[in-house]
This record gives sequence, C-alpha cells and structure tokens, in this order.
Amino acid sequence: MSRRTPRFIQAHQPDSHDEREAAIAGLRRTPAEASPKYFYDRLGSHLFDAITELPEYYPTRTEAAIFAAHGAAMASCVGGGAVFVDLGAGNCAKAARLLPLLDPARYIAVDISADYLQDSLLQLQREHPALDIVGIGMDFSTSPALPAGVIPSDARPVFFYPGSSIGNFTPAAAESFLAGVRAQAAGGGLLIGVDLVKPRTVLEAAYDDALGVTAAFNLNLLRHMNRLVGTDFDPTAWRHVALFNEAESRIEMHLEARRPLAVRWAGGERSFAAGERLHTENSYKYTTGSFDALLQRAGFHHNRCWISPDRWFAVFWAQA
Ligand code: AVJ
Repeated sequence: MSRRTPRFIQAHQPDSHDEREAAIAGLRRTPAEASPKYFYDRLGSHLFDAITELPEYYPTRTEAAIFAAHGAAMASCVGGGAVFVDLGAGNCAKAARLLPLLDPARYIAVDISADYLQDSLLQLQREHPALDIVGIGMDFSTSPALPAGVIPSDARPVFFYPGSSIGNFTPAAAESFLAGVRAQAAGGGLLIGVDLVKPRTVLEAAYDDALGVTAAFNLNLLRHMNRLVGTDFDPTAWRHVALFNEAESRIEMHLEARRPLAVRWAGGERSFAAGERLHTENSYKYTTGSFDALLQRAGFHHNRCWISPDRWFAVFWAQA
C-alpha cells in the first residue's frame, strides 16, 4: 500500500541578525516591548495548548462550539475541493475537526514553530492517510505571502485563521495583513475567528488564570529571548500583568520588573526600575460591526458571521 507523507517546506527565514537587532531595538524602547512571536518556542506552544484547556480561557472552546453548531453552513460557503491554508496551525486540532466537512484537495499548515508542526502533521496524516498535506515553517506575521507554487494556479484557496490570532495585530496592521491574504485567495475566501468585546472581568480572568499557566506562558518569552537574542533575563525577577485597555479595545500583557534590574546582551544592556514593564502582547477585541468593516476595507465581500449564544466570539466567512 502506498502511504502519503506530509511534505515540509521551511520558508525563507528572515536574517537572524536582523531579527536579533529588531528584538534588541524593542528592549531599548520606552516602554520596552517584545514581539508575541517570542512566546512560541516548543515549550511555549505546549503552554498555549494548556491555556486553551483552562476554565477562564473561553475563546478556544467558544469558537469550537461555533464550528460544531455551524460547521455544515460554513462548509457550504467554503465548498469542497479547496486548498485549505491553516495559518498558525499549531496542533492542527481545529482544522482536523473541519476536514471531514470541508473535504479539501490539499491541506497546507503554516506555523512559526516548524518542529512542533512536524509532530502534528505526522499524527494528522495517520488519521487522514489519503490527504495531501503540506507543512510550511514560516513567520507569517510580517506577510502572509506563501512560498511560490504551494497554491496551484487552478486551485480555490481558502484561508483559515481561527483562534482570534488576528487580535495580535493593530487594526491598521490587521487590515494590510488581511489584504495580503485576500490577494492570495482569489476565487476562494477566508474563515476567521474573532474575539469580541465583553466585560472586563471576563477578559482579564482569561489572561490571568488562577493556576498561573498564562503567567508561565508570558515568562517563558524571557527564556526564549535568552536563547535567540543572547539576553540574560532572570524569569524570577519578573511578574505577569494582564489588563484590558478599553480605549484601545485590547488586552495587554506585560512583564513587570519586581525590583530594579539590568538585562545584558553582547553589545549592550537595559536597566529597568522596579515596576517598569516590558510589553509582550496586544490582543484586540472587536464588535461584529467593527470586524465586518475591517474585512471590507481589506477587500473582502459577502461576509457572513456566526456568533456564540453568549456573543463572546464570532466566526466570519469572507469571500475574496
Ligand atoms: C493566540 C493570540 C489568540 O490573544 O488570546 C492567550 C494568545 N495570550 N493567552 C490570545 C494568548 C495569552 C492568544 N492568541
């Protein structure tokens, strides 16, 4: 019996010197900042999976319930035989549940953590022995442009961007990112999950859980930066902070220095006063109206959306 195996492509990686310089520039800024992409080393990806199991972290299960309730309606929008592009595929669990409904011609999983993706796709191939599976290791946060040829010219591309990861972009950056998706999705579309504005208490608990898993996820960024950038962050000197910035409609995560300290790297250092913060993540929250308007500005049309009964989360289908 011939068995398929996933194909892996490591997309062109941005120069590690440039990456390091960009990370250091963020550390030098006031307030200091680090890209949320530094959450996702192997441990960070597993910690994120643990977050999705927490009682306080509602997005994953709320979105899953929307897919379960409306998967058939979504499938009739998407249509069979598409090339299904999963942005930030991670453990591929969300796509795995939709694959039987969508019946795509090809499944393309894209994730920044390529080694984590390998494990997920080998497992997925065992469950779907006949499926054409491609894994792409790439940082698509700067551009969603896929390597040439992975979407055949006669294909109907459907992009899948669940989990409200679009919330990591500012609305202006989200608009240009989505315009970049639309440019590659001609004849197809985009299925995207969006977290909605809701009471502060619910939002803040979701990003500061009782067990401290989100705190560990946030602190793990320091270990990852130590490895990638060569900094000497001591995670025990920092405290996790999560707050809802209502004016900007976003959850912010920060790491706050517990005492005065300095962070050093080859060629420089930055001191932090006690209580001074390193901004690690924004997670924007939309209304259905504000997100529909954003999709339209990015060039999508005939948008449809399905909302959870508590109105905490929405999934949009947007035609390219
Ligand atoms: C993966 C960006 C959707 O913003 O909810 C979870 C990341 N950060 N808990 C989110 C995250 C802290 C997550 N996204």
